[in-house]
Amino acid sequence: MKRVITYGTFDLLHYGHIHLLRRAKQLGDYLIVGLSTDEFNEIKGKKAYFSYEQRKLLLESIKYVDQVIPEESWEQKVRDILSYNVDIFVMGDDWKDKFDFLNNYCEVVYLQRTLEISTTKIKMDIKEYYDI
Ligand code: C2G
Repeated sequence: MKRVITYGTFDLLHYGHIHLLRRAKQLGDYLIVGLSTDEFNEIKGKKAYFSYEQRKLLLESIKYVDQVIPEESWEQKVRDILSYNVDIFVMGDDWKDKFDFLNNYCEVVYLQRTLEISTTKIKMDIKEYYDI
């Protein structure tokens, strides 16, 4: 039973997120998502459109996702990896090298981001399309 974990805000859920979650799940048998809380997003300098509860509902509806836990700090990853017996830590490669220190606790895998889509692009395109 290989357990995989990944983290993120997953705001305005889109196919880039789904590709990431599908590939992360394919690396093991059980996928945990550390979902950034609204408070942690403030620390990250992000303001999500959907609240934590709304983003959690969306993620829990995805067949690749087995469990959603709150991500409240940068420091919790080691504790999560140990307490959830995680074998593989996965992030999109925009984070390449940033989490290599976790190699002491589990396998670290960076997956290629899905190009041409992002929450920021969605917001910009909608603004332009509706001329708002
Ligand atoms: N992602 C992707 N392709 C995209 C957009 C996002 O593969 N077009 C991936 C990101 O690389 C990340 C995950 O989807 O692995 C979630 O993306 P974000 O919500 O933007 O994550 P971020 O805000 O970078 O939070 O502690 C880690 C942070 O919480 C990561």
